Amino acid sequence: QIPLSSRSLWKKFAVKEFSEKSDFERDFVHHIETTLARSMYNCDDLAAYQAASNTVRDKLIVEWNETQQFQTLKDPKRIYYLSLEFLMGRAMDNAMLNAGVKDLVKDSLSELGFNLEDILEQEPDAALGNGGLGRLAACFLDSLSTGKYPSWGYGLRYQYGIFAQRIIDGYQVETPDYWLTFSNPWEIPRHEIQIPVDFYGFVEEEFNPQTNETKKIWKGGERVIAVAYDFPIPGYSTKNVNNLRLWSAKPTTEFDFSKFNSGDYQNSVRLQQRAESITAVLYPNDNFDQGKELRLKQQYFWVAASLHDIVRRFKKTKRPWSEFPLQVAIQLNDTHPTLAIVELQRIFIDLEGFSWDDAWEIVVKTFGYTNHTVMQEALEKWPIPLFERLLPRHLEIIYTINFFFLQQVEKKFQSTYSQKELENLLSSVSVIEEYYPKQVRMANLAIIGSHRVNGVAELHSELIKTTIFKDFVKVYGDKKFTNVTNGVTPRRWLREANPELAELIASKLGGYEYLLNLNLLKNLENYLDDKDFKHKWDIVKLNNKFRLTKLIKKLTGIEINPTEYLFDIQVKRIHEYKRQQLNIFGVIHRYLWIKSLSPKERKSLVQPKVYVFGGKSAPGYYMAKLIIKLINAVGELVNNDADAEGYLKCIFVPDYNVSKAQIIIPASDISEHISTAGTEASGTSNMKFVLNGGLIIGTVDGANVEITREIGEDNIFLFGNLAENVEDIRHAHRYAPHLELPESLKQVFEAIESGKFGEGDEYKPLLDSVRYHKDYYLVSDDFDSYLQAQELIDEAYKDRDDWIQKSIISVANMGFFSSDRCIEEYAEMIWDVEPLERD
Ligand code: OAK
Repeated sequence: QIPLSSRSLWKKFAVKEFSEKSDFERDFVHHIETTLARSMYNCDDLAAYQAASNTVRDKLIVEWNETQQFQTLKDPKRIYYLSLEFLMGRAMDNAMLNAGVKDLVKDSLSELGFNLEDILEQEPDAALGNGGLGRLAACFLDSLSTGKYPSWGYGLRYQYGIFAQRIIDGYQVETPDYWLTFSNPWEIPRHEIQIPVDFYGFVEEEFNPQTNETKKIWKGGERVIAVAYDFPIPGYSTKNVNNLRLWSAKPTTEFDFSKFNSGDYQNSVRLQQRAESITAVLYPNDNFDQGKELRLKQQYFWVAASLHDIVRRFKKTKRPWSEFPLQVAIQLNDTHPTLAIVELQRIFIDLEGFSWDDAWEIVVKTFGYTNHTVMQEALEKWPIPLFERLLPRHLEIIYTINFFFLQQVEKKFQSTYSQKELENLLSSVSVIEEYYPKQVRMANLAIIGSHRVNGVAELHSELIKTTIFKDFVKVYGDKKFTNVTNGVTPRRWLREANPELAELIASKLGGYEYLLNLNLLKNLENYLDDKDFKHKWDIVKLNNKFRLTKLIKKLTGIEINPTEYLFDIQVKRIHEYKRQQLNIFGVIHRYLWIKSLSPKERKSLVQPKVYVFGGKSAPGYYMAKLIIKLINAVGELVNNDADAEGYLKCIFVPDYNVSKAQIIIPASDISEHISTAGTEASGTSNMKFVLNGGLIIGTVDGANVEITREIGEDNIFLFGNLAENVEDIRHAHRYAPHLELPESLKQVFEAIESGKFGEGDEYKPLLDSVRYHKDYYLVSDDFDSYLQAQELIDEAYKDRDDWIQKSIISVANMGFFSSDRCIEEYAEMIWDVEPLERD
């Protein structure tokens, strides 16, 4: 505590945020000369980026401090968003836009001899996520800050984010993404916040003769320290700045002297290095559970540190424990943080001396769980032997949770179910899967330990109730299960990614208010007959296509004249269920068709198209890697074929990431969201593309359904089988003697096998998965319907005026898909929290 007599001095010298160019310029030069120890004679774009970002950061920190102080004083209920992934992308542009200082910084930098756009390119992406789930977490943080919700994100500070993808001879090659090479101005190391986290060891029973009770005590065998790094999260057009706290693993400073004395110094050091490996690298799997010990360690490390922090903050308020769920809402971003449920129960029981029931009541009220996939292979399960070794006390607690839960189920159903039915129900909802080896089912635990479970789009939320979690609906009824359809932040995905469109919209809607209330976009429908507006709309798209072709030229060397082509884009993780194979088979089909035409016919019949692909495959996902190789091989042939020149291009953009998405998405005429119906939980890039004036071709899956409802069926190209029929079709495939392919697909397969795209045999597994291995993803069933939809697109694009009309109507009706709306829904239905306005 600073003595009262000193405080006026503190106030006098309190940091002043820059608000004028001259302030920015002064602070910039200051950072160049002191923070970076450089000078005007020694200042490249990288140094300028660092100085500029430090200057913007300083402004953020002032508001961040004040927000945190204010929240501590008011002590409102807080939301804690636990996510193992935060796919943030770049921070600088976002920070400037949110604080409303971009123009000022741009002008200042120009006066100082730099170009803002070049400087922004210096920033590495914070790529601490795989795809949809991680990017959603990032959008939510933006909306939480913008909506002034007192909230913290908790995650891990991986030293290596998602790998950088290189394409060598058409193949994906992974290279490490060491994003912390230069000091990172957007994080504040909190070296003073050090939380010990234990692993392994054993459980002891301690008898208390006074109470006549025995108590369990976990004696951990290996200790690691969690150090906090804080990332300020600015809101748009508000002084509210929330916090994202990421944990980094460090060894304890306590040295193992027994090893040291026995001369085993090297081993002693090795043990310390082992600690740091916990937060070394993000697991690069999307929608897939690999089940590695280190991953479980990551999960517990993160959850233990975060809960310690949350509980400590609560205890400081001296409120009674019964108020815990009134002050704390914890949201589990998929099952990765499910151990938090067990850890909180452990804290209450073992450390705070609660009764089981009192503790459990608080725990369940505190947690909410969001499910992000129905893919079987993504559902997390941990082998009991591993669990028992790593977290022996937690396993005991899980058994007890399960015991009481199953008892409750038995009681509820024993009078109405037969013995067999009851057994089936119990084994299906049990946290423990009784096969060899026995496993802990994390989703079951997450459901039992949360008061609300939500899916991420209407169709998905219905599906989980009738498939993977149907037996839980029997137990709990369906009130516990709800839906919050995903959304995206319009600040990053419209204003930042597409400044020209954002400005054009602002010019009609009287400013940028719509970025805070996206439903205002609806007013764009007043301009459907405004020729000048529609012309400008068209020009913006063209400019964005130019911007993308520049990027393509830089990354692949391929030159494209955007005025000639319709841009058809599919960018997302490469996965069989997302069906990039369907897309590339379609491209091949088109190529064969073009080849079959005379030059004259081509001219009159063919709509010129560029197909753009981008996305990473998990390093161990053979089939996905083969799809990448095929796309590149098709590009190699098509892009160099004179017959196809001016009609067809096929591009694979390497190393798709958030900052590239910001350039790619605004350039689409059409984007592809073509997962097998029932497999894509929501999708969020579909929303980004439409918000940027692109139309979409898609299956009746995930959020495509709600997008269609909002923008109208006339403005979307839907095709393919419906989710409700998928199981029957699969069943038919399974029992058919052989699968009959449509003629169109046969042609494509023949072309591939003939060696047009390199060694035909190479793609055998891809073709076989369709024709001999039961075509699980229904490529053959949907192919013709897909081709028809593509034809409709070609037809529709000819009437450019109508196309622009569709594009405007679509954008006008995207208000629902703002992540601000999602956060309001979570706040009301799940968290019971209110915004806190800073005075
Ligand atoms: C990743 C790992 C495990 C489980 C799910 C995921 C994941 O990324 N799921 C994706 O989440 C997005 C956000 O909710 C959805 O839009 C995607 O459809 C879904 O695949």
